[in-house]
Formats: sequence, C-alpha cells, structure tokens
Amino acid sequence: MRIDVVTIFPEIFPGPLGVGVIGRAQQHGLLELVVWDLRTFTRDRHRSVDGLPYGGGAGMVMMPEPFVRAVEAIRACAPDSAPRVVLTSPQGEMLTQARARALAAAPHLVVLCGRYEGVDDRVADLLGAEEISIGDYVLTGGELAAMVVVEVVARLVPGAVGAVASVAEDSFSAGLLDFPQYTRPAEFRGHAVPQVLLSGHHEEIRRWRKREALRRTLLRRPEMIDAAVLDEEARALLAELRGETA
Ligand code: 4GX
Repeated sequence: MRIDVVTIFPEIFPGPLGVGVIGRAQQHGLLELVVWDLRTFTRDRHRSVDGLPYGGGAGMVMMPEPFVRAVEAIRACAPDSAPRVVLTSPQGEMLTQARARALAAAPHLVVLCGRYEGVDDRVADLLGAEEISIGDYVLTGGELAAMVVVEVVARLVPGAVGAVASVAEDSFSAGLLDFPQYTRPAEFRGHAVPQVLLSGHHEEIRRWRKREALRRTLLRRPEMIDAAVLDEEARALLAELRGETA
C-alpha cells in the first residue's frame, strides 16, 4: 500500500509512524509513506498557501491551488493507482475501525492536512476528497489527524501486524471492548490477579474473559452493546450481568 501526505509541516513526519509496527511495515516494503511539502506546489514568490476568507471573519483559509496541484503531481507519479483522497477535518465523517478497513482496501491513499480555519471547499469537490474526522475535539492542524489515519489504516495492511489473530481479536473487530489483561506479578501492592487466570482452566478463562468484555462494554459503552452481534452464550452472560446491577 502507498500513502501520500500533503502538509505545510513535512518535518513532523514520520514521527511516530517511523517506529514500531508501522515503521517495520515500511522497512519490509508493505507500506510506502511519501510526505510532500504543500509549498512545493505554490507559484508565487512568497509560496502562499492561505488567504483571507471571502465573506469576512477571523483567521485564514487554505487556497485550493497548492492542494490540487499536489494531488495532480501524486497522480502523475502513480498513474494507474486512482488514489482515494482524504481530507482530515472536524466536519468529516467519523473515523471508525469499519472506515479504516474500507480505506485499507485501497492500494493508494492521499491524505491532505489542513490548518487555520480550514481548506477552500472547492478542494474536496475538485479532488473527490472524503472528509474524515478523528473525533469531536479541535486540533491545531490536520497533521496529527493524518498520522492517526495512517496508523489505523497501515496496521490493517496484511503482514503489518505480526499475528493475524491479534488484529482479529482487537476490540472493535469483535464489536466489544477488550477484557482486562494482567501480567506478573500475581500480586502487586495488595491487588491480586483474578484467580481464574492462574487456574489453567482454559474453558473457564475463555468464559470469564467474555463476561468481563461484556461487563466493561455495558458499563462504559452501552451503545456498542446495542450494535454488537452477540452469540447465545454472550446473550446469556449479558442477562446475568444485567441481573447483577438490577
Ligand atoms: N479530526 N482539525 C484540521 C483545519 C481544517 C478545518 C476544516 C480542514 C477543514 C480535526 C479533527 C481537527 C482542526 C484539523 C482544524 N482543515 N481534523 N484543522 N478533529 O480538529 O480531523
């Protein structure tokens, strides 16, 4: 998979995308991350990327031409890949694990990073860009959001994460939050690891984990329970848990 990022701050990449699983995916040739300086695609002496908003108001708006020329240059580099273009924005559709899976199915993505009050709206129209938000809070620029998009998509590239099972068993793949995890020591500052996990009874452990995943989801993210596809055992465990709190 290839991902291009267009930004006025190329020096902040790869940052966290250069280490760990995502860094290794690049070393192994599974992911190619290419970062472009938006100012390369300006044509005036000052290399301007922003202007005052038409209609008035505070702050600056990013001009369309540098972004459009950047994507044209990227398309010319990879003429057969028909990249999907993403613009990170608080006005976008929420990034979810399902949306990350859909993006990871594309062979080529281009992520555009906006700053200031935003990007001239014609950029999305002209490039067929999908606006994606990483959450309902306000960042200073799109770069951190772009890094999140790259991170969640890149780890879904086949082979990027060592064990296939660890992607499949992630919370959200199952539609529930993860069960609690523990490691040594078995007792720490008076807090013991749940006995069942030390018992070696695989079937009991499996059921306990399923119950605790359901318990956490019910308490912390009840709307996920409504959306989850639960098997008969999960429905029975859930009925027990609801009984405990009723
Ligand atoms: N999830 N921001 C982008 C500038 C901007 C505004 C509008 C395009 C359109 C954010 C988020 C986020 C702040 C990054 C505003 N660019 N991006 N920036 N939350 O808050 O994605």
